[in-house]
Amino acid sequence: MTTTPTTHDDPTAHIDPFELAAQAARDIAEQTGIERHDIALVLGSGWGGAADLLGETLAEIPSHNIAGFSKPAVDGHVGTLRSIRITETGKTALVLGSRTHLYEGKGVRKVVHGMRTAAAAGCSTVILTNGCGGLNPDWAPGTPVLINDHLNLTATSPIEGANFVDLTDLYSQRLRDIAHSVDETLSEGVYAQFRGPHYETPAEVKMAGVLGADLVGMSTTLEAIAARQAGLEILGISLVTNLAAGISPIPLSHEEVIEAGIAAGPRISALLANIAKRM
Ligand code: 8IG
Repeated sequence: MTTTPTTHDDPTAHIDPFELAAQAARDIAEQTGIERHDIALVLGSGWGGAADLLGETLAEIPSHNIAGFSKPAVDGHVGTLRSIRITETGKTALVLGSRTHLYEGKGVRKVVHGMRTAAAAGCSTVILTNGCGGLNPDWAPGTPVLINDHLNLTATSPIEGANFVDLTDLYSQRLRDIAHSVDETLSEGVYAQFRGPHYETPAEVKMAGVLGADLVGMSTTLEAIAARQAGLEILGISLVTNLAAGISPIPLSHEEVIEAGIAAGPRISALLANIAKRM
């Protein structure tokens, strides 16, 4: 029988999340041999190829040996952390290979542990990518879209206690300008995070549109909030892999979503690498 892990099974659950992130950063420094990193990248559905285009891989380590990162849920699916020297700038990129989603039920601390670890490892910038559904019918599957703001529809927050963090310009205008300098045709939109793991109903997509969303997905906003609290400057880019439910008359198929990611992979990976090289 398989069971879903919960926060109750987490041996680190009693540790202060920032202390755990500091330990993780020490583990990364020790296991990669790289003392500090500059830019963190989270590569979501479709974006995995970008890492190979950034520069020389200095180290690649399994993430389950780093404090607070969970064992992979699926057998044969090992999450890794990769340290890369960006050829053009000499900056070091920390590629966080396996995202924890809220729908896994491991708790919000696990979802944002990578952000706190990146900050503790010295990063000043994070690039958050994802695959998502699009509300704009002009955005064909395979279209990358810059996130310019978000709606957190998860009814939770990564921030604990009375810390009233400002989220104005959460998705940095400065970094969006850099992205536009690479591709002036990039569209921007508001990303709404649902808890998932089911896709939305057409009525929920319509609601999200009324609220101001252009993109719907299951990640990114909680990470962005935690990244802001940790002092990171944030760039968010979505890959529209499917039209959101009800926007097109065709029902969503997970296989088609994966296919769109694979097809767009080389193009968006090059885009992302070229953006990171200008940071
Ligand atoms: I890929 O249409 C992908 N992820 N919530 N809705 C939500 N998440 C997604 C979707 C989508 N497509």
